[in-house]
Amino acid sequence: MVSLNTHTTRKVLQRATMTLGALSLVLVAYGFSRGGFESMEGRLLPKHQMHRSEWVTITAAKVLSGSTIPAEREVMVHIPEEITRITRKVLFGRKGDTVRYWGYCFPQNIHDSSNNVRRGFPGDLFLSEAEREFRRQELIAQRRRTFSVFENLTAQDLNETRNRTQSRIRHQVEIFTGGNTCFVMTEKSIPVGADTDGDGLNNALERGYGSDNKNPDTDGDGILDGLEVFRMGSHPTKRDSDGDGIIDGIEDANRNGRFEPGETNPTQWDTDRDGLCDGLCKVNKGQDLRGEDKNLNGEYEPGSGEYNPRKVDSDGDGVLDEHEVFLCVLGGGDDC
Ligand SMILES: [Ca+2]
Ligand SMILES: [Ca+2]
Ligand SMILES: [Ca+2]
Ligand SMILES: [Ca+2]
Repeated sequence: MVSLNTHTTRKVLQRATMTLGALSLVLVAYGFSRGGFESMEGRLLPKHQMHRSEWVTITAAKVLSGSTIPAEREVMVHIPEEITRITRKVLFGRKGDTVRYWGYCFPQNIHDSSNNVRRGFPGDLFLSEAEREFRRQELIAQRRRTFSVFENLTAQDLNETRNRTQSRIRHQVEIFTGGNTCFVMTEKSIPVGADTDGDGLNNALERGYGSDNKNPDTDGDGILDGLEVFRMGSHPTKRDSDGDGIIDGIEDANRNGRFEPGETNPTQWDTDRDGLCDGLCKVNKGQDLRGEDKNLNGEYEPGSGEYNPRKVDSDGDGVLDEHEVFLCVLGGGDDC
């Protein structure tokens, strides 16, 4: 992180931002004049919407605090100088698997982009996973059509067609760096933001989930915010996501955000589905506490009145745990 303490630093950054803004406009005009930009745009935007809407600019400050890229608009995103390195996936909130978006980043040195300028793009391209898949399917369909119309097409002809198409839309940018300006076009709105605490959840999403963007483990349960949201599906601000009394980071013992053999599931209060809750839960309208791992430490301690939350018949005597509890209650036991 660069500290912005001095007045001078701020002035310099302001000037840099203004210069970049002006440069973006020049580059965009350049992109239009080359024509390639328009044909790319046409692949995603419906005809009637092309050039109808005004450009949207997402400033570096907005990216820092977290913002949203609106759907089907021509959007400029300024990557803040404070970001030394951020992956495309984190920057755009990991929406690329389901949302088609694409764009390109203007190089800080315009001469570096000569290859792409020749192809009609003033920068390095990036395409979401969904967009790449869409284009792959389009290409397959296109090749099928080509086969049926020109049956005498040679394999070489086909390869040339394919290479031409692919070289135009090749995905190039996976890492974004501060100071870059990028054009983005998306079919659905997506979150965009820096990841200040490096937990994999960008600042726009942190705000959405109500988590702390300066604390990688907001609820202090041992599992990083990003892992809770994207991998485990648990709640980044709840230590005990499923309410079974055992905190998430004890259920997911190795804290890798995955429910694995030997662990209990942080998002399922009854992991072995025997009707008894993993830890301790209120039953009988809150009058009694029942469950399996009664001291909530993630371990099954035989002989201590506990049951194994990973097994329906903890002691293997043929009587299921839930029935043992039922018999215990019938017999008037006070710790069932
Ligand atoms: Ca974060
Ligand atoms: Ca956590
Ligand atoms: Ca739990
Ligand atoms: Ca159970």
